[in-house]
Amino acid sequence: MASKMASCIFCKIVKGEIPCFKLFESDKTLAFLDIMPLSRGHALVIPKVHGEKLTDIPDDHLTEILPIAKKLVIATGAQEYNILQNNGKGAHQEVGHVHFHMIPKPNAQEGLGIGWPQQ
Ligand code: IU
Repeated sequence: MASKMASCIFCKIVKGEIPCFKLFESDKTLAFLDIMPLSRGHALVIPKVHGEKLTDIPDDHLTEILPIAKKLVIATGAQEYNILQNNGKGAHQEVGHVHFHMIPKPNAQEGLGIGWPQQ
């Protein structure tokens, strides 16, 4: 586990070793803009603790995630959006640190107004 954490790109983002556009941070959770957004506003919400799959993360590190994703949706003003979380290569997981995507639909872009950062 220690070696996986050392090479984990999202652990480096959590530690501030790699920059990100931060949207929210608490002691357990970080939210930031996706570096290759599928639509404007595409954000990731992650537990700070390292775990590859949802089942690797203790419950008390998951409880904030959906409320934060909900706040981000509200901040974008998007009426249509996806919240998704991939587990395993066959399920399209590219980064081996649990993350939840919040993806406003492209036809909801007019909702991304004042206060939402440019990507
Ligand atoms: P996936 O669910 O593991 O397929 O999604 C990984 C996401 O992480 C993907 O949308 C990438 O654009 C995003 N990402 C990022 O935001 N910053 C990074 O440094 C890396 C990937 I590597």
